Amino acid sequence: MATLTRAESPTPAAGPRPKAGAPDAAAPDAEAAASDPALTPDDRLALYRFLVQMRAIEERGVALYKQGKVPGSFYDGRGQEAISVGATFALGPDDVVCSPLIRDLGAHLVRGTDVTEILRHYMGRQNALSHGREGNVHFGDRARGVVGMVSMLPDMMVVAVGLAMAFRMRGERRVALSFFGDGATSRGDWHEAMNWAGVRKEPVVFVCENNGLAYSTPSDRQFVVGPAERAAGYGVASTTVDGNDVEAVHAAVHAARLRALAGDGPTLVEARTMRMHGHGAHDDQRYVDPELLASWTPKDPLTRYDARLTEQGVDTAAVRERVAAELEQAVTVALTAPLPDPAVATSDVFCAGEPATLGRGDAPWSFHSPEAAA
Ligand SMILES: Cc1ncc(C[n+]2csc(CCOP(=O)(O)OP(=O)(O)O)c2C)c(N)n1
Ligand SMILES: [Mg+2]
Repeated sequence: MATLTRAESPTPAAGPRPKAGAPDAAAPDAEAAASDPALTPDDRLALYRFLVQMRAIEERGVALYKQGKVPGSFYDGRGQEAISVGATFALGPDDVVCSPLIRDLGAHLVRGTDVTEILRHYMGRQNALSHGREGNVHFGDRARGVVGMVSMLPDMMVVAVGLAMAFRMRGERRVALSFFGDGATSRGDWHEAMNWAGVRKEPVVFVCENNGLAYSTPSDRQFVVGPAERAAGYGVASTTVDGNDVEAVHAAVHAARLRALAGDGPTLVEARTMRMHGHGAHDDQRYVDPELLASWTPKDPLTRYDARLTEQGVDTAAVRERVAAELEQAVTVALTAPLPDPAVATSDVFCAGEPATLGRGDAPWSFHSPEAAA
């Protein structure tokens, strides 16, 4: 894991401009995986399981989309699973994710959102997450402290800063974590959120998934100075990690969270990665150099973690088999769910009365961290 760059440190010089579509002049080295000493064997098993689950659900989601069972489009995070899984796993029960975006299914899984519900939601069936009003990525789970996203980028970052501000003003020991892509950092709201968080030292963790692409626009057409370097300009600490290494992401977010809880303010964790599928299932990403994609294949976050855990004696095949069987069962159940009643299409669109307090849920995260459970 890279060391934390304190906000007080001198602004680092802008590094070399990344190549088109390559997030990474310094692409993560598949061999040099970080090891987070805070993790127990059970934590590692859980992390692996969440990675496998995310990939399996999304592979099935793409198939269901191609079968015409998922309305709209389907967005997945293939190649980026380690980021949402590793980051969310570092949170405590009272913390809030605001919000998982289109590559962040792992955040929902770590917080414990039910897989059958997710599949019903994908297919627009009756479900508790969206009541069949949305497809694929727009959903949250309030009881588990997961705020559903709106599409406008990066609006949820501003909301996350507001949440963090409320936590600080009420003296609550909680942090807000916000995911966003490299493309989102080119929008005005990003600068406003960064500035406010830096000035007020809000307890917020910003997780930037730098995959070098905003839809088809490569990084060098988006910005000259990278997101982590820009953070210093706002008084926000930053760190850059290998986004394909789940333990490295976990360690960085864990440190950022503790820093926020200590009153030392926000941190931006820039996780370098590669989007291995198109922007959505409708996009064959012919604009991405196949050689670039091929160069990222050996850095696949699942393959790498599988190899590490196998070396530690974990029966990874058993995990994969169990996940596949559970998914099969969930798909079968979800496919029998009815479509929503059109008569209720306009109910619950606006909040009536006071919204329920954002969860403390029952998510299976952070077993290792006694202070997280306190
Ligand atoms: C303000 C705004 N403009 C355009 C879009 C459409 N859009 C959704 S995701 C996306 C790409 C964003 O790129 P990035 O932030 O790097 O995320 P990535 O898809 O790479 O994960 C675009 C253009 C949007 N949702 N909001
Ligand atoms: Mg991107």
